[in-house]
Amino acid sequence: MSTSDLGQLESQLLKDIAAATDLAALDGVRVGALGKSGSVSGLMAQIGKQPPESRKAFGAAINAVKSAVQAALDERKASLEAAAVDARLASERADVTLPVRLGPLGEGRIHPVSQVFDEVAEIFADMGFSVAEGPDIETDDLNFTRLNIPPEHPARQEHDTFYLNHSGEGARMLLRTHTSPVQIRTMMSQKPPIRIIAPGRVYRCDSDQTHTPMFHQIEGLVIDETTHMGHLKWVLEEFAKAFFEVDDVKMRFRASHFPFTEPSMEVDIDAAAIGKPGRWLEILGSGMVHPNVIRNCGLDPERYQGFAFGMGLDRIAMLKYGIPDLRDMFAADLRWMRHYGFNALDLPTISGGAAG
Ligand code: 2NM
Repeated sequence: MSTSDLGQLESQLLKDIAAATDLAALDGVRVGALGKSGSVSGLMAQIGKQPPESRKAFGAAINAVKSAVQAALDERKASLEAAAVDARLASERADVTLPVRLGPLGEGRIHPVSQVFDEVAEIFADMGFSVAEGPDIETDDLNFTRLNIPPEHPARQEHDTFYLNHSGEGARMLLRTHTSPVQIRTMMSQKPPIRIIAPGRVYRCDSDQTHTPMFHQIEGLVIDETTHMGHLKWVLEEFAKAFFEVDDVKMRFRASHFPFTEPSMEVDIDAAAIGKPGRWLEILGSGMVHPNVIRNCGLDPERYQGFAFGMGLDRIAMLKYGIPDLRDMFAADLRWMRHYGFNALDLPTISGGAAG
């Protein structure tokens, strides 16, 4: 093989190396040239067959080709590898400034009752209240007797109580008709000052357009040594402003009667708070806790006094969010949930306004 043939082989191999567009193609060129039966390796085997006088020059020329090819292979390999890394970086680029993909969180909805509970809890937490809970199944004693509703009191009929089967032995069990037993349990087990709200399901045997046998209540209780009706008015006014997201709310306290409070007041707000001025809306019941209730819980009514209030969560959810029919709240209709439900990440906070 002449020197010019070698030169041709070298330039062909360098061209092939330059033309290789990926690492696999480049390795094909390498094997074809420098592999065991490659074109350059084949020439090496021929060194011994050369006449002695040209053997050295022939060997040197082949080695020069081999070195040039190897150097070109290394260089091309490095540049293809760098290009592969660049391509991967480009294709796997993550824009960390994009908004979070919600996935299932974006599909699901928070029920208006849950949303409104979270809003109310947030508002009262800001005023120093914590959340207390208790069982749905209660004793007659905690649901009625200790609340100053003795066995023959007419309120027991008004409450349309669901009683559980009674064997005659032990305490008579029922589904709680209000969350007040939670307040009773708290007063029986904690020393004042007490500041709690008690949310939860309650049950009354009543069913029509505006009543369901199960509904949700949220009640509140404050007990301390100097608590008075001014505190009650302030707390409820702050609550109404924060909940309805208005700077001012006109409120009306109407004398009422509950066995567990004295005096008792029903509280109305001017419907201007929900954009319908000129009407009063009843939103809750309240009063100063009856001394008998405080005594029934083992506290001294001469030392401790306080106020309590209760409202229907479902009712205030309907008022705030314009939900027309109470029964739809519990129908588990997904189209209704898509319309009236809330986004899971749209959390209510005080700093962002109660609705978040
Ligand atoms: C209401 C209205 C007025 C109330 C009273 C008590 C307790 F346990 F302290 F006596 N808890 N909740 C209360 C008072 C509830 O709901 C309309």
